[in-house]
Amino acid sequence: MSRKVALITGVTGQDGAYLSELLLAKGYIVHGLKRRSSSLNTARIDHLYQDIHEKDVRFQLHYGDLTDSTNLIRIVQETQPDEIYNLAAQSHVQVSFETPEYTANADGIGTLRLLEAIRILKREDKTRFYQASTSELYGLVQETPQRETTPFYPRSPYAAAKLYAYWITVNYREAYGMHASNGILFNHESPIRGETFVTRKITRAVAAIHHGKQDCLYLGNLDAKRDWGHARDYVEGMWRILQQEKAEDYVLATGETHTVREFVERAFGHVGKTIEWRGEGVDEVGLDATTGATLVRIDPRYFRPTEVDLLLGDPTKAKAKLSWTHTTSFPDLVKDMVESDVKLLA
Ligand code: NDP
Ligand code: GDR
Repeated sequence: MSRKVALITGVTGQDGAYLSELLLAKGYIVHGLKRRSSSLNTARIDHLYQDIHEKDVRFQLHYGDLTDSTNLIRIVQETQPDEIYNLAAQSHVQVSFETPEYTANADGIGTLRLLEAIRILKREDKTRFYQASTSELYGLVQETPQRETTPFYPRSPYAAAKLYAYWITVNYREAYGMHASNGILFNHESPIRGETFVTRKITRAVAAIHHGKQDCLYLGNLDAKRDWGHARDYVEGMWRILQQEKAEDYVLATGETHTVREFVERAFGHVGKTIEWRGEGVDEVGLDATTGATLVRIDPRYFRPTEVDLLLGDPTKAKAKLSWTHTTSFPDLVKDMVESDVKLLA
C-alpha cells in the first residue's frame, strides 16, 4: 500500500508540530516547509527529525517561504502531495499592526501562491488543500455563538489578510473544483504555544514568579473573552476536514468562553496563589491575597488599536459531520500549560 503524502507549511509552529506527529502516527510521509533563520527554529519538531540517509525516511524539511512563489511551485512539484495543510502565517494579531504589508503578503497572497502552485502543476484533482482560517475573521461581534454562517468583520491587518485567504480558498474550490477547505479555528493553545500569545505569556510568568525569577506580569486587556481549546484536539479536526468526500468549511471551537482575567486567576491558582484585583482601567493591579505583593499590572502598550472583545464558537457542524469534539477542558488546558512551564523553568 502506498503511503499518503502531506505537505505542511508552518511546520515549525505550534500546530505544525502537533499535526506532523499526528500524520506520522497515521503512516503519512510528511514534508514540511521551514524558513531559513539565523537561529534554530526547529525546537518543536526536533524529536521528529530523521537523517535523510536513513531508510524509509517519512519526515523531511524543505527551505521555503510563503512570499516566494517559485519555491512553492518547486516544492509542490517535488513532493507531489495528496494533502497540503497551509499553516504558515505571521500569526500574531498585535504584530500585524506593526507589519501590515508583510502580514498581507504572507497570510493573504501566500495562500493564493500555494493554490496557484496546485493549479499550475495541474494537481487540482490530486491535492487536497486545508487553509488555516481563524475566528479573528468574526472580529466585531455580529452574532454569538459564531458559526460558519456568521458574517465576518475583521479587526486587524492579520484578520483582513486571513479574510482574503478564506475567500480565495472558497473561490478556487468553486472555480476549479478543487478539494479546498477552510478550518475556522478558535484559539487553541498548548505547552508549545508561542511565548508572546497571552496564555503562554501568563503561564511562563506564573512559573517564573513561582521560582522567584520574576516579580510581576504586565498585561493589556484583561476582559477580552476567548474560546480556548488544546492544539492537539484541533489538528485532529484539520485532518478530518481533509478526509471528507466533499470540501467544506468548518468551525472548530469548544463552545465555551473565558476572560483573560479568568485565565490569570486559574494559572496562579496552580502555584497556590490567589489573586485579588484592585483599582480600575490602566491602574488595575492583581495582588497576592496572602502577601499583598503586586503580581499583575496593566501596560497599555499591550492594548490593540482595535480589539476583538468576544469569541465564542459553535462547533455543531464539526460535531455532526466530522464527529469532532474537543477533549481537553479549559481547567485542564491551563493546568497542562502551567505544569509544563513550572517544570521547564525549574
Ligand atoms: P505559529 O505562529 O506557532 O506558527 C506559524 C508558522 O508559520 C511557523 O512555522 C512560522 O515559521 C511560519 N511562517 C511564518 N511566516 C512564514 C512565511 N512567510 N513563510 C513560511 N512560513 C512562515 O502559529 P500556530 O501554529 O499557532 O497557527 C498555525 C496557523 O493557524 C497560522 O496560520 C495561524 O494564523 C492559524 N490559526 C491559529 C490559531 C491558534 O489559536 N493557534 C487559531 C486560528 C488560526 P517560524 O517558526 O520560522 O516563525
Ligand atoms: P489572539 O491571541 O489575538 O486571540 O490571536 P492572543 O493570545 O495574542 O490574545 C488574546 C487576547 O488577550 C489579550 N491580551 C494580550 N494578548 C497578548 N498577546 N499579550 C498581552 O500581554 C495581552 N494582554 C491581554 C489580547 O488583547 C486578546 O484580546 C490568536 C492567534 O493565534 C491568531 O493567529 C489566531 O488566529 C487567533 O488566536 C484565533
